[in-house]
Amino acid sequence: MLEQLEQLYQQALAEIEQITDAESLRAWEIGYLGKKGSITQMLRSTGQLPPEQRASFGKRANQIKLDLTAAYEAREKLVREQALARDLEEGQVDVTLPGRARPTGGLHPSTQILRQLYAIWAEMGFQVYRSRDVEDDDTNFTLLNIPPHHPARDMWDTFYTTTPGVILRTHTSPGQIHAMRDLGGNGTQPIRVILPGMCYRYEQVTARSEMQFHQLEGLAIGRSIRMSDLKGTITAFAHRMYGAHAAVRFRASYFPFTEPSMEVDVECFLCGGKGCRVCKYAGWLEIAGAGMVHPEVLRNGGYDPTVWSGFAFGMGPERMAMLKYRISDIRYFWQNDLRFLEQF
Ligand code: FA5
Repeated sequence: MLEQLEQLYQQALAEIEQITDAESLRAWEIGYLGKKGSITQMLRSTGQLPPEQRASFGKRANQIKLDLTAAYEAREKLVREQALARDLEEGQVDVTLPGRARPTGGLHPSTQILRQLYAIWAEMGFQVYRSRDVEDDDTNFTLLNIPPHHPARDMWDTFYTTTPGVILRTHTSPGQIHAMRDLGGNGTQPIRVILPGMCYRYEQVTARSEMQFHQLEGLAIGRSIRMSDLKGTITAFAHRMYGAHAAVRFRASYFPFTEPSMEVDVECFLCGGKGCRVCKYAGWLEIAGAGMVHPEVLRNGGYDPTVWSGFAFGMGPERMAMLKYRISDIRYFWQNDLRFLEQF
């Protein structure tokens, strides 16, 4: 029996040497060391031996069992390591390959230019005041000194709704009335705000004019605001926006809600004033309409025009973005063509 045991032992050692996978290893363990395994069986049959052989046989059999258990554990470790190495090899990541690009969204050019404007005006002490897109005729026109049938209404082609007197705002200027009434404390408080928002005009759509576009209105009300404050503020803005040496010029113009009124030009930053296609060889680009708030408008906002005065301006962010990024046609802005939008 001892001979048989030694043979089994050698056989078990030889077999385990060949094993390279966990499944065969498990089968090996069950076959030799399991409850019904051959070594276990041998140990159990020690009792059948003549008494004088039992002790030495039992000792040897136990030793063999320990040896085989150790061989099993060593092999198990090896098999596990080999499996891991194989897994790593198969699922290996080549870090030198280019990654898969993730599509990311971007900010619309109008949003970008608006944010730039907010930052500049914030630096100069102007807070954002949001006004409504859907207006009443009174606030969009009459309270801005444009009574019904006034010929100046022709300056703004209007989208009317089916509700009489309710329109889409044609400019951000009605926000002046809301801001004065809302923030003015019945004509007792100074105001310094910008009013950004979408405007709508029933206009012929061309390369320069859309039916919907943003405006950024500015309004400052105080006890002794003068034309020089308007000019200084606009010039400071232009220097921040277009560079410290950008020249600014003011041209007389007409808006019913400002007196005097003017248009603001900045020296063409593409040609430095020499004249190019973009500035139509004038050397100047128009950036805003502006003026001193009309006494009638101050009154409609709750202020006494003999004590209070103010200035206002209105600029067109899309036109500014067109100049900045040299966009040739305003219609690109709302067409949602990714080939256009992805450029910003
Ligand atoms: C106005 O709408 C006045 N409310 C501006 C103003 C405010 C004057 C406060 C005085 C005091 P105007 O119609 O010029 O003015 O428009 C102002 C700006 O809006 C223009 O310079 C232009 O940049 C932009 N704009 C006007 N119409 C369009 C359009 N159809 N498409 C794109 N931008 C436009």
